[in-house]
Amino acid sequence: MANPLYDRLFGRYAGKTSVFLQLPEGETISHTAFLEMAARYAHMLRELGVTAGDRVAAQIAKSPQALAVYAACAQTGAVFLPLNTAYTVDEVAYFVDNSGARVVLCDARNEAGMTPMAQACGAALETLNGDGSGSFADKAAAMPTTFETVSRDEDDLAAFLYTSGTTGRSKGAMLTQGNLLSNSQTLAEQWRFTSDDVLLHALPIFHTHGLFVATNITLLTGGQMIFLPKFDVDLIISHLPGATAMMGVPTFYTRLLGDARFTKDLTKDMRLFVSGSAPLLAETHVQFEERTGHRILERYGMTETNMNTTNPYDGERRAGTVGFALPGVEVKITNAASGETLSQGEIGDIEVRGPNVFKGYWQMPEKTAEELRADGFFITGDLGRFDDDGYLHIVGRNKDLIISGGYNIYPKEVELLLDLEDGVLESAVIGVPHPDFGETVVGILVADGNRTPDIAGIQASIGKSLARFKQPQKLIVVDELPRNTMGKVQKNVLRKEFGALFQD
Ligand code: MLC
Ligand code: AMP
Repeated sequence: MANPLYDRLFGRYAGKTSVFLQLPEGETISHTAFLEMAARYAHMLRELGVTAGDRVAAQIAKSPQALAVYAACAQTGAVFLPLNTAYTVDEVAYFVDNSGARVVLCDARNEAGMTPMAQACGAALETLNGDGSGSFADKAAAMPTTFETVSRDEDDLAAFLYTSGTTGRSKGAMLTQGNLLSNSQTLAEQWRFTSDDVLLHALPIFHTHGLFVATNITLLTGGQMIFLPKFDVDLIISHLPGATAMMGVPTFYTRLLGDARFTKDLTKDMRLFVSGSAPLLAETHVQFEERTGHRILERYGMTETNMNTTNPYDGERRAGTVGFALPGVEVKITNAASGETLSQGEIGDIEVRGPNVFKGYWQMPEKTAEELRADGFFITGDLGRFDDDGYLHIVGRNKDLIISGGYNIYPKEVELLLDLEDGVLESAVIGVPHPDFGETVVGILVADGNRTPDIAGIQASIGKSLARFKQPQKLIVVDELPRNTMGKVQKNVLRKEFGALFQD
C-alpha cells in the first residue's frame, strides 16, 4: 500500500523525534508529535464521512494544526482545499458548493455565519482555531495516534486551489500528488535544501507559495521551519538569526528594507532569500544586495503549475528576470492564438509543460481546453521573452489580473459587483502601482444618468461579499470609459491616467 505524497512528505518521519516546527514563543513540535496530531485528524475526517477523493475545505488560521489538516488529507487520500482567511462567507460558499466539499473547517468566530452555508451545501462543519482549539481538535483528542494510510498513486488528486477567472468565476485547479512531489523535489535540488536548513516561514499556507513550495520542500528534505502566524517585520527581525532561508512575496522584502534593523549582520547566517508570486522590482533586488550582501533568488510560478522557472542558485541571479526553466519543465514563447513558437527574443505568450502542470479545472472542461492544450502545454496568460543568455523576462500579462501583495484580484469579479450598485451605469477595475503592495485596486465608475454614486455606500455594500484585499482602495467617477473602435474598454488608458494615485 503506497501513498507517495504522504509517504515522502510525512510518513518517513514515523518515530523521529527531531524538531519539525519552531513556534514564535519558543515552543517546538517534533515530527512524531506532528504525525500523531495528523493521524488523529485523519480519524476525525473518517468519522465525518471522508473517503479518498473527497474534498476537505479549510478556512482556518495558519497554525501547526492547520498544517496537520493538510497531512491528514494526504493520509486519508482526501483532496485538501485551503481557503484564504480573508474571504467572506459569500466567497467561501462558492468554493464549498463548486467543489462539493464533504467537510468544511472554519474558525469558531465564523461558525454562525458559515453554518447555513454548510447546511445548504450538505457539508459537515467543524471549527479549528488559530490556537489549536475548536470542535475538530476537541473530538480528535480522543482518537488514536496512528492511522492506516490510504493507498493512492501519483496521478490521484491531492489538492484544489481556486484561482479566479477573467469571467469572474473561480476555477478549481486540480493538483495531483505527482504535480506537488515532482516540483518540490526539483526545487529542493535546485535551491540546495538539506536537513540542516531552517526556513523562516511567514507566508500564508492557503496558496502555492507558502504550502507547496516552502512547506513541501522542508518536509521533503527534513529541515525545520520557524512557523510564524503571518508576516510581521518585528517577528522576522527577531527570528532571522536562527534561520538559513526565507521565501516571500516582494512586499516582504520592500518592508524589510524599510526597517533600519534589517542589516548585513542580521542576515549573516542566511544562505537564501527567494522571491516570487509577483514581480520583484530590479531596484529592490539591488537595494537588497547593497544592504545585506545577498542576491534575492527570483522564481516564477502559478497555482496551476507550481513553479516553472528559477534564477540559478550558483551563477548570476539576474534582476528583473525569473531565470531558466526548471529541469523537466519546458517553457516556450508563442503566439497563443496560432500556437506558433516565436523567434528568440520576441515577446509573446508564456506556455509551460511538465510534470508540474495541473490536471485541469474541476468540472470545467471548456475552461480547461481553452488554457491547457492537448499536447500538455499550459497557456499561462503571462507575456514574456527570453534574453540572449536564455533568462526569461516577464514583461506583462495577457490576462486581466491585479496582483496586490501577492494576492490575485480578477477585475471582472469586482466589476460585476460594482455594476449592480445604485447610481452606477458601468465600471472598470484596474491595478495601479503601489509602494507597499506592488499594485493596488482602483475602481472607475460611470454614473447612471444624473445620479451621483454614493462612494462610501458602495464601498460598504461590496465589502459585505468581497474580501478586503479585493476591494478598491479608491473609487473614481468619470463621465465615460475610454473605448477602442471595437467597443472594448481601454484599461491601458485608464492605468496611464490614474497610475500615479499612490506614488509618493
Ligand atoms: C492584507 N491586506 C491587503 C493585502 N494583505 N490588501 C491588499 N493586498 C494584500 N495582499 C489588507 C488587509 O485587508 C487590511 O486592510 C490591511 O491590508 C492590513 O491587514 P494585515 O492582515 O495586517 O495585512 P499584512 O500583514 O500587512 O499583509 C500583507 C502581506 C500579506 C503582503 C504580508 O498580504 C501576505 O502575506 N501576502 C502573501 C500572499 C501570498 O502568499 N501569495 C502567494 C500566492 S501563490 P484594512 O483596510 O482592513 O486595514 C502564487 C504562485 C507563485 O502566486 O508564483 O507563488
Ligand atoms: P496565482 O494565480 O496566484 O498562482 O498567480 C500566478 C501569477 O503570478 C503568474 O501567472 C504571474 O502573473 C505572477 N507571478 C508569479 N511569480 C512571478 C514573478 N516572479 N514575477 C512576475 N510575476 C509573477
